[in-house]
Amino acid sequence: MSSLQLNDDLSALDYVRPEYLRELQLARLQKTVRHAYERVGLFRSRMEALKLTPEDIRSLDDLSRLPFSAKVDLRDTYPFGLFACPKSEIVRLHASSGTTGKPIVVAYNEHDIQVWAEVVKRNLASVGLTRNDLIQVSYGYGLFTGGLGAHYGAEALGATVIPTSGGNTKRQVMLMRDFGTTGICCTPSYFIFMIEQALANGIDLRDLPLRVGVFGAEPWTNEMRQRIESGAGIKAYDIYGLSEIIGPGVAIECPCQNGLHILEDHFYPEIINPETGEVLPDGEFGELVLTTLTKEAMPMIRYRTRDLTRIISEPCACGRTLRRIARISSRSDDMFIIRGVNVFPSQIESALLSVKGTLPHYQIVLYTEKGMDNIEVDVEISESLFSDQVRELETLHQQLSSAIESVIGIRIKVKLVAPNTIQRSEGKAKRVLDHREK
Ligand code: DLL
Repeated sequence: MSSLQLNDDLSALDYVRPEYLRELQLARLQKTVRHAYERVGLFRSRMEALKLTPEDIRSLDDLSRLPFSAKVDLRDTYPFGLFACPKSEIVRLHASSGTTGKPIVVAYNEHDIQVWAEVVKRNLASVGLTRNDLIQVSYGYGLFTGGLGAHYGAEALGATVIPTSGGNTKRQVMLMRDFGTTGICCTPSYFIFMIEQALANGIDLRDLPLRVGVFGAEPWTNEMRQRIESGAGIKAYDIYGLSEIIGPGVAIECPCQNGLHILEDHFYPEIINPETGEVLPDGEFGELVLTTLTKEAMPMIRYRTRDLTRIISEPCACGRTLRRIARISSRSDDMFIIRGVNVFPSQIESALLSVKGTLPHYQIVLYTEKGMDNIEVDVEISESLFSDQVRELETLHQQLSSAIESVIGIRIKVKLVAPNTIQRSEGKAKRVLDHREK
């Protein structure tokens, strides 16, 4: 147990001894595999094809013998094919639209809803929120897991919940000021929009009691964090999760802001080489694969998230013993190849925001030129710079092109655009416009 003082809101499991945790994980894994094998046709047939039974899982290492699952499995069995309990036991459905075709549907029974509230509660406690906080939930409420997930967690913490959902930003800011909101949960891109809307209405968020932001559901960089923290006078923390596994609540940063602690007693992480499926040791970069250890209505075994990161197993200064994942820099399907070079949107974001004078509003446009994929980055710059001398603009343009080149290795087209030209987001931002000829 850590020497840190545990207050009522922190779970002892955040500080559990690794040997005990591994034992707990194995017992839970065995139970989950048996449950999925007995109740879900797809898991059973895949295990049978490999001549495996639940009894073959004798250690955590045996997990790597089990087959992967992926988003396509949820699509192929749409809507209810992966449910592992009778419909009468299911108390909630959520869905995620994804990029193409039909949504994927996820289910919770009463126990799962309790687990979800508990993990999000632990997440919020991890960033210093307590029952004395007023937490505004500005993730969308609805089929998206963000709103209700944060809501139940904040309520379990005993905080005062302000369920504003996304949208109606001017009103959000008014309520934030009038109620004295101290914690906010929303996407980082939406919060950037709130800062801007507040200023347009004469409100500086730095003057309000707001002190903590819990931002996730989309990739964002440390440069974006700096813009948020200085623009609003708060601490901005990264929260990670996905519908297929539970929603928000899978992992969160702690006050050290150096990796996200995975709630390993509920979600077992592996990192694999996305091309070969080989399991990689802690510290190596690859695709995150998650196995639920306590979900009943829809257990997921070795779910390929497509999110790219690495596991950090070194001890964290906060005292939590749960391993961390590095910030999710990108999804494997977000990558594009320009002139033979692999480019991730997050690389462009950090380069753009490292240059003074840019606003945190940008868009990446992909297009086809002479039969080749090409890229243009549009970035807003401040009003004062925009109306400045041509020479100043040229200097900024130069700086931006060089900043991007130093990160991705090639020179690409950068366009400086006036403030308010790029569409604002109230949920997950759409950073990439793909106009390529297919
Ligand atoms: O976005 C759940 C969530 C809600 C997480 C609120 C955090 C806060 P989905 O809509 O199913 O679920 O999208 C999941 O979003 O696989 C990642 O690619 C991405 N994502 C989620 N959190 C982060 C993050 C919710 N902190 C997909 N950093 C995931 C980077 C994230 N990407």
